[in-house]
Amino acid sequence: MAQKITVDPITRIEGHLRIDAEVEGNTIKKAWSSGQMWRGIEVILKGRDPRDAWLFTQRICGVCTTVHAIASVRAVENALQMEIPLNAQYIRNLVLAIHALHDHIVHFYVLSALDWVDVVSALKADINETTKLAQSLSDWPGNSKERFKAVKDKLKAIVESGQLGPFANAYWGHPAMILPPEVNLMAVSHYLEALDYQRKADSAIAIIGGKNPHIQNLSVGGVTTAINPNNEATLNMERLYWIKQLVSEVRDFIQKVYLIDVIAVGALYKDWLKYGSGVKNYLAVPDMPLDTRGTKFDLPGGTIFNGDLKNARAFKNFNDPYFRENVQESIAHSWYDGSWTKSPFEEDTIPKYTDFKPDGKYSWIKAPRFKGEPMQVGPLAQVLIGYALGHELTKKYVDFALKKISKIAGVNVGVEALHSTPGRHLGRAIRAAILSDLALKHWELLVENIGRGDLEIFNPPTFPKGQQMGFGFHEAPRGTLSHWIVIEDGRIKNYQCVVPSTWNAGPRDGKGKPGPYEAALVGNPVAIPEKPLEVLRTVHSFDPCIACAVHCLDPEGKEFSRVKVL
Ligand code: NFE
Ligand code: MG
Repeated sequence: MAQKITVDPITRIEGHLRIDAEVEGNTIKKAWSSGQMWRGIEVILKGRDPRDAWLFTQRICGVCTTVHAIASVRAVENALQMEIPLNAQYIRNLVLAIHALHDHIVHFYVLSALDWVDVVSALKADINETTKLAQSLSDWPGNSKERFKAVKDKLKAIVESGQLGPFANAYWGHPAMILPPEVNLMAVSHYLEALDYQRKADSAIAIIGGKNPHIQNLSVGGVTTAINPNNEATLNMERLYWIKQLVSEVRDFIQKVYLIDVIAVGALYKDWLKYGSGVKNYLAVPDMPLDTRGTKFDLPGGTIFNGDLKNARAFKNFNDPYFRENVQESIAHSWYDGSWTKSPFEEDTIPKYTDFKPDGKYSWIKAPRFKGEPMQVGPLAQVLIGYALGHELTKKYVDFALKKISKIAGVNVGVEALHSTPGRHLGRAIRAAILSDLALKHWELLVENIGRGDLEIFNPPTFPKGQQMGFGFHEAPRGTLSHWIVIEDGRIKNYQCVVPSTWNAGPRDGKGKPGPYEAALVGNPVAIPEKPLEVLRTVHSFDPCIACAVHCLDPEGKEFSRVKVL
């Protein structure tokens, strides 16, 4: 007999997400993803000055703080067909790359590792064995006997005190947890180190952006980061080298610890490589522009349909009609007035709540579609598209990861294994490795350009009478983000954000096609319906952000997770 599980809210994410699953014979047969709160930033923007929009939209989220700022200025610049000085592109690129490094580290260790790593089991680890294992995987200096012993002692003290702190709520001892104690101890040690390295990335953003979270250095037309190598108050050589130092340390952590941990966990959980693929249409946009108009990029973007890597298609520039003409959103199952599917330029956002109706409306999140199809977005999408399009850095790290996984797992793991729940973690770690190299590359590009005597950072926008429409995209940590603006006589007439977590966490569309979370849960095992660890594994692998998805705010912030099994 089918059982219905409701997990509300899902924890270790941003925002309020409810997941319902129908389970039969310990397997998920159907699932529903529901965003539970709404704020309406898109509505607040109407009538305002387009130059202010980035400051409002950036407040959509406290996690991906930079991304709505960048997408917003790009949307206005696209509407006005503006060119951006090279320094401004490089500075934005540095910010977005370093922000993603921080975000990916936090996601793996803080928001999802404990779905796979049993912290309590680490207490049983043999220190010598842990050291041997960790050193066989990586030459990271933190993989020392002294450190592992210190971490084990610390963990023991935490557990004995009865105050588990960040480790208080998880399914310790769950039968789906299968890592040996030594791997668990190594992962706990890296979890604690990750806290330091994400902070280093954040510090670098604060130096460039003036403040973090929520950078202050953007402007429609460029950046406000004044550059003068000989001035103490501006971006000068001292600050640039400080940033380089921080980013280099973060790169080492990502390449020697994070990527390796994800490979090891993926290999040891190789049975999971068959779960969680769901929607195998992928969407990513190119980013890290190398020129003033956004026609050449260091990060690849495009589409893949039905997992067919051979026919991947690239987006060519910031103005590509292949993107502009194919994005739509459906509200057939969302709590808004109507049941249309429309281009973001034509949408409205009129809330109409009906309670949770599994066959009717059941979420505040809209359902974005590309050419009418649901698309999975996120690091995995970008990595698969880059791989399919022959992007060299992507190929280098994908091949490295698959080779190492195959060696540890003792079976041949190919690229098709990435269509899975662990594959999303691998995609994210691979993307982080790529971005850590690219951050340093764009640092060099910036310093070289300044060295040529170019100190330009801003081209002033002018707003003609009449109507202009524009879209700006950005490949954010959770995937493809786009902002869509209609300007009339210098004011915002319509503004829509189509956000990564909207693509992934959205509900069914008018044709009844489930969104990526819903599709990825189908077929997942559930060993104990009262403790649905497996649901968390697959949902967390997408890195949900519901504030982004429905541009919402949680006024209570304190409810504990509730699992209902009916
Ligand atoms: Ni709030 Fe964000 C956006 C999403 S990107 S986290 O846009 O989804 O990582
Ligand atoms: Mg929206």
